[in-house]
Amino acid sequence: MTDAERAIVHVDMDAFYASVESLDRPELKGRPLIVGGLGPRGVVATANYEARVFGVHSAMPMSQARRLCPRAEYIRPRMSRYREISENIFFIFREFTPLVEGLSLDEAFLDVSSSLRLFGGLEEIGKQVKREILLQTGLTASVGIAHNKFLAKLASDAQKPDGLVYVHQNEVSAFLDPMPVRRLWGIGKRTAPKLTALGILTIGQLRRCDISLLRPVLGNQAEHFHQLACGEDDREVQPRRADKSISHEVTFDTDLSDRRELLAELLRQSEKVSRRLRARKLMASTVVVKIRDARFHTVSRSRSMMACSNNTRTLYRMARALFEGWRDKHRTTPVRLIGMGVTGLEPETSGGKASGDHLDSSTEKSLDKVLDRINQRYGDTKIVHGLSLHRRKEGAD
Ligand code: TTP
Ligand code: MG
Repeated sequence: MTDAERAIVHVDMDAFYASVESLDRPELKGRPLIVGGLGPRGVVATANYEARVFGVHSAMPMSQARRLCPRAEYIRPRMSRYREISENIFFIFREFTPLVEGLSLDEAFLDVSSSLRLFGGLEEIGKQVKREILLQTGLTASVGIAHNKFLAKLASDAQKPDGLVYVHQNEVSAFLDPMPVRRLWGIGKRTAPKLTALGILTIGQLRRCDISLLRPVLGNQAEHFHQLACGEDDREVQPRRADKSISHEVTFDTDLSDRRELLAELLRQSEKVSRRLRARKLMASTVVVKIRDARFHTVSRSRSMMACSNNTRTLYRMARALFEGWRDKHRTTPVRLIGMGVTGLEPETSGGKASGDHLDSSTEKSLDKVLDRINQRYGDTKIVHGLSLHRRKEGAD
């Protein structure tokens, strides 16, 4: 596929760590928040927009931030919480396309070239991604849309926070030309002054400049930067690992409200998911449950576990808790689709969080093994955990 045919969406959460903090502590809403190391050598990880007004920004020494904005609330980062929300967001991205390239916890490229018709067009996808993120996490994201990665990334940054910018093909130079050359990836503190010396301050000036004049400063990169200045970039979106998640879901023929039946379905899915994990010698750190109601409103809830696991009951218990959390507020809502999945996959043998032993009792693990062996011999799901018999088979997944 050529550069001009691609449809790329770049999503970047707004003041990510700080927004999560005010989400979890609503009493902080509207106040300047600064998240970062609180020790003597601490630096700012991020500041919310209320604190940025005072000049506080990422990577600034905390002592300087305290001078600029003494009234702010200072918060130590809670990485596992940010990771949890990040997994939720990436789950949403993959609802739109499998081609998701994560750049950090709060940022990703989506190649949606093949999803346009399904979701009603490019701008519509951008809006839906934002809407889903807000609905499911309570956080805002900024979205950039263009036909390549470079432009999409600049576009998501152009109207932060809560922005949506679509750079159409015929708007590229109007969009890029006024920007300072520093916005080109790879032009940093050292190169920018050399360009300034040539009288090149903006991307437009660089674009109009003859390449032979750029060579003494940019060397063999001159052509590359000239192309970027023209808004050309043919790098593909590269999903990092094929299977970062495993999931099953089912759409019921008729909507279901019976709690026991829904739980039975969740258990059946937990069995399938955990069996696939065990077959691939993987464990998961996070469980996700997805529910779509009769009015087509979809939510996904996720939670990270204390330790990784691939044990059926452990994953099911987590899924059940997530489901019950939803059901508490939706007692009579009929369910159209239910699904469960896992993310945060790690090899069974690795260290880190992969020490599910204190969660998964040895009896449960041996039971899993026995069931796996029987099912392997006799094909798919001949023997299952008892409760899932409450609902045997409706729809395939
Ligand atoms: P960014 O997306 O760069 O920043 P942000 O989400 O806080 O704000 P915005 O996108 O609205 O401009 O980074 C995402 C998170 O990564 C950020 O919340 C905190 C962390 N981070 C650091 O820990 N150190 C850094 O220097 C930067 C830039 C980010
Ligand atoms: Mg961000």
